[in-house]
Amino acid sequence: MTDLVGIARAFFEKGKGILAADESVHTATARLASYGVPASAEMRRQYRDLFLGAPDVEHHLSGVILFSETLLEEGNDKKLFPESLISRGIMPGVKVDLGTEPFSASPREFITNGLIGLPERLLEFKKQGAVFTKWRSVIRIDGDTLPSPQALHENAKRLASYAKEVQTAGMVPILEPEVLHEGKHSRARARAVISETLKILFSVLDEFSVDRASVILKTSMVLSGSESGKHDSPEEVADDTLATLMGNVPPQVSGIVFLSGGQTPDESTANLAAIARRAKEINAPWPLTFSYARALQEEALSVWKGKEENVPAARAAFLDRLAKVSAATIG
Ligand code: 5MM
Repeated sequence: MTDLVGIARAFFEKGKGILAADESVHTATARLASYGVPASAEMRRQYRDLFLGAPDVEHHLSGVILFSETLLEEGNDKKLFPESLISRGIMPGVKVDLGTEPFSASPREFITNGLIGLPERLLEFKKQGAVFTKWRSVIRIDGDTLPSPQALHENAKRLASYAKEVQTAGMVPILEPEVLHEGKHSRARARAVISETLKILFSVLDEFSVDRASVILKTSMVLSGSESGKHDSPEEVADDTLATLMGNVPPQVSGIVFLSGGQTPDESTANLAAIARRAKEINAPWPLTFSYARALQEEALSVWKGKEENVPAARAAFLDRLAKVSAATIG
């Protein structure tokens, strides 16, 4: 039987974390367009190769979350991406949700799809080399009105159902209930919403008999809304984030990874370092690390601009940020 707890724990080797490279076609197209790169399947493959083919990433990465099409593609080294990652000791995983749509009971909120046919897709992904998976829910804050309890419960049920299927298929599930940074809310409001989201999630996971010891939680940090006009200090972020996690995440969970959520690369690095320091001070029961997409990619993409001659400089920018984020996990 697969040692899921062992796999889950292996993501948290000292100084290592996860690169989220699982942008769907829609998101990847928009991301590339914002850097002036035209959209095509080949440009998306080159975009993946920019990061996955960078030398020495194995010093800082324990895993990479891929989009399904990347599992079947080759890097410039002519190796399938999952095979190339595994040969460098990096675990390949895959995003298995099929994205969000407006929630019928509350149309200004989102619900994540992808449970239909999931067991069959998981078998395929496993054959293609994935050892772990990810599912993302999106929780929107709007004043005191959103999120609605219905959206929190429905998203939690789908995350739990996903996690159960993934464990049954012999893979590790990452659960990402992303509470959006976008909005005018205060940090106190973000803390209350993330607490409620996690409380509901872990209670529903128990109802679905999900094994807590082989799940990884991917969470937002507790931050004031991006349009609140307030800039939190790393210490404020760390205190509120740890207090929220300590109050709502069972100690058996194998580990917690953070998304960057639209913070700048420097903010996401400084906040992670403060969180790691605080976790050490209070002897937090789970290991913590990063699972960033935008904060790890942004600087490299602005150098690359889709041009082959810029690849070495873009990879150097990526490695520089990766080394900083990796050092931040040590506190
Ligand atoms: C990379 O973006 C991931 C997939 O997004 P779409 O479904 O919109 O294509 C996303 O799940 C990502 O893993 C997390 O949101 C974390 O990314 P950031 O940029 O917040 O670190």
